[in-house]
Amino acid sequence: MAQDIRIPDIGDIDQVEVVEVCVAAGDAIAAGDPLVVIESDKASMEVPAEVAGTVTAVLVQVGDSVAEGDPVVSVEVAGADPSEPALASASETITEPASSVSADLPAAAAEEVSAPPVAASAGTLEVRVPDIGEATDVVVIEVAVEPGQQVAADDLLVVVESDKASMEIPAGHAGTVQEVHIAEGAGVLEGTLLVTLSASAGLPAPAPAEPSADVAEEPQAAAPAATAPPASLQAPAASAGSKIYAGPAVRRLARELGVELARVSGTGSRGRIVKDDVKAFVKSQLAGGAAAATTGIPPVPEVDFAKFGPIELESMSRVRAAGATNLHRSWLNLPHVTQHDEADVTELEEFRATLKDEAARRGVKITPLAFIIKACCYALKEFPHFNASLDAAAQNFILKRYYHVGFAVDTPEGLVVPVIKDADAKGVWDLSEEVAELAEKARQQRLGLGDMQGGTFSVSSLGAIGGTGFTPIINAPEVAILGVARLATRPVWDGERFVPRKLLPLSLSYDHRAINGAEAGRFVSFLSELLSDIRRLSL
Ligand code: CAO
Repeated sequence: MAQDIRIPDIGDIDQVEVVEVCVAAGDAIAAGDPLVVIESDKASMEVPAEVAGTVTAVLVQVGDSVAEGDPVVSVEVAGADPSEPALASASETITEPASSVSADLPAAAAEEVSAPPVAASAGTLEVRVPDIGEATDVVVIEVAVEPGQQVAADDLLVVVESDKASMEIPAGHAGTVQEVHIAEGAGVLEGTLLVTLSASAGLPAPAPAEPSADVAEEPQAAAPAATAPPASLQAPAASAGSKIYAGPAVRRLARELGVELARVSGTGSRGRIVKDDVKAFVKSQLAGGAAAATTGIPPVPEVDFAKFGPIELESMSRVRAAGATNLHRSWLNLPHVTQHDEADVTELEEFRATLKDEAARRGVKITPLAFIIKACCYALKEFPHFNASLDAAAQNFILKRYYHVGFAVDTPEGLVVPVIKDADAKGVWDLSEEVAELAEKARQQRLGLGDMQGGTFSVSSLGAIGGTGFTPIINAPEVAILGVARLATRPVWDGERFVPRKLLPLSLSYDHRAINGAEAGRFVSFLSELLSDIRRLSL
């Protein structure tokens, strides 16, 4: 039998916002499971399932404005007997929330109420648990201050939580914390003394027999603090600093997992921390811990950048994230060394210029890259250790008798490395065509797995972009990669005078386990000579 679960009694508040949807269609739920979290400017509250069953539809989304009685989730009730009369009409299905923000004070606690903070003695203020409605089993889940700490009127002192709602209790008045009377985990009641402050200025009047009268007599300076709301329930500003913006379920999850919420970045509306943020944080910590465990590298500490200025969270594309993992793995596993050199490509560039018309006729763009790939194939044949991988124990070379050259392509989604198969067997025209085709495919995200597999050596060309040299990261399990920066015309001494020459910067990163420095120097010199005298490319 289907049943709609609706927004329950939310006291005097007309409209609240849905800030978290905890279920999706198809989810099996138990009675009491949170379905959505709603929030006003004063309170956040979970709307629980009153029945067990399966969610058939979620009728609201994050950001929706809802009122008491609005349906939020449709549920197919588990084990419902179809012969039973319908459980309840829609409005009758509203359950009382475990805590109602408008509920009256329990009579026994009424005399102890002392919010906003009241003067206990000259210069001293007592901050107590304010009106917590009908909530029972309220515990302190966070103590945000310690003795000696200076606080402003709206600084958070303590967060208390019932099983369904959480409440932040601010100082209410600027001052210095004298004493903290409760610890995290302590059960509290309305009126429980939390913190004693020594007020810095504009102290409210001593403890009132008739609070409203005393407030009225306050000097002007104290009025804002004295009339400020006693507590802000999950104030929605994702403000920097000590305020943590998260609902009870999220706080509970964080406590269960031992996560300090202050270290978690919220991705929910207005920076609210949702359950997925806590889970993502745990995953990142585990990944960091695993890396630290295997490499002994201490993880980079997480910083709450919001403390220093506005921030924005942007998720990484799948391609970029995968690339980041590969680069990191390679950097950590392979001892990298980079050998720099310059090739005099003056004649190559002159020759390339003569091909412009033919290139236009063929509809192909001919850039230095095709010549570089061609030259690399020659060098790889001359120096087989560069066209190899190491076996797992790094005791043997796996020499490859095929020459598949990958080249890095910069795409909006991230870096990808398509591979030109049997590049050694291809001429400069074919290589140019294939570079253009694969680069286009990469930018349109149409590369298949096969297009990116089997590489034996890679080239990363930043020549069109700029730079005089860089340190490319080896595309493991390959053992070397050639970085190419921007060619420039420079004066070169020919023995008698300076002559203008076009010089192409080459940066070869190699795995120092597989290749020693002398070999790398010879490889790059060989490559440089080939590019300087392209007639040798036809030999
Ligand atoms: N010096 C000076 N100019 C160069 C050059 C160099 N080394 N290499 C290329 N150029 C010129 C080209 O000749 C072309 O100019 P013309 O049209 O006047 O001939 C212009 O720069 C643009 O070239 P291109 O980028 O279209 O073509 P390409 O063959 O040089 O490169 C590709 C293709 C796919 C490699 C490139 O577009 C690209 O994505 N590069 C970025 C690679 C990258 O991000 N590497 C870093 C990875 S991290 O290690």
